[in-house]
Amino acid sequence: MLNKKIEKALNDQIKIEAESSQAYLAMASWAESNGFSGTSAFLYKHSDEERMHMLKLIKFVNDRGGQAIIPDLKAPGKEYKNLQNIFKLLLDHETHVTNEINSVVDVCLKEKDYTTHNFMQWYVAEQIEEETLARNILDKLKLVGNDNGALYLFDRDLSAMAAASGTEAGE
Ligand code: OFO
Repeated sequence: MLNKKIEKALNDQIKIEAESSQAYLAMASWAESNGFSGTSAFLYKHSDEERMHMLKLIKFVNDRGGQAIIPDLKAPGKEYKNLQNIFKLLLDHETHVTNEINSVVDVCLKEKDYTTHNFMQWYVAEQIEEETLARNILDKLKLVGNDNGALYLFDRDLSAMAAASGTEAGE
C-alpha cells in the first residue's frame, strides 16, 4: 500500500509526464507544418514515449492500492523560432523533469519506500539518456546554423533516428 506522500509525489510525476507528452506533441506539429518531416517524426515518437512513461506510473500507483489521478493540462506552446529553439526548450524541460524525478526518489528514501524507490530507478536511468540525446541534437543544430543544406541532412538524420527504434528517443 502506498503512503499518501508517495502517492502524491507519483501523481505529481504523472502530470509532468503528461505535460512532456503534450509539449513534444506541440513541437512535432510545428515541425510538421514547417516542412521538417524527420524532426516531426522524431518528436511524435518522443511524445508517445512520454505518454508511456505516464502510463507506467498510472499502473504502478493503481497496482499498489493508490489512485492515479488524470490531470488537466495547460496548453503547450504553438510558436517556435526554429529547430534550435525547440531543442533548447526540450533540453530545459528534460532537465526540469530530472530534478522532479530526483525529488520523488528523495521522498521514497525519506519514507523508506524501497519498492517505489526501485521502480523509480528506471526513470533515473531514462533521464540520463534523454538529457544526453537532447544535448547531442542541440550541439548538431549549433553546427548546422542557418545552412539549409545541412538542415535538410539534419532532418533526414532525425527521421532515421525515429525509424530506428524507441531507444534513441528514450524508450
Ligand atoms: Fe522525457 O521524461 Fe519522461 O520521464
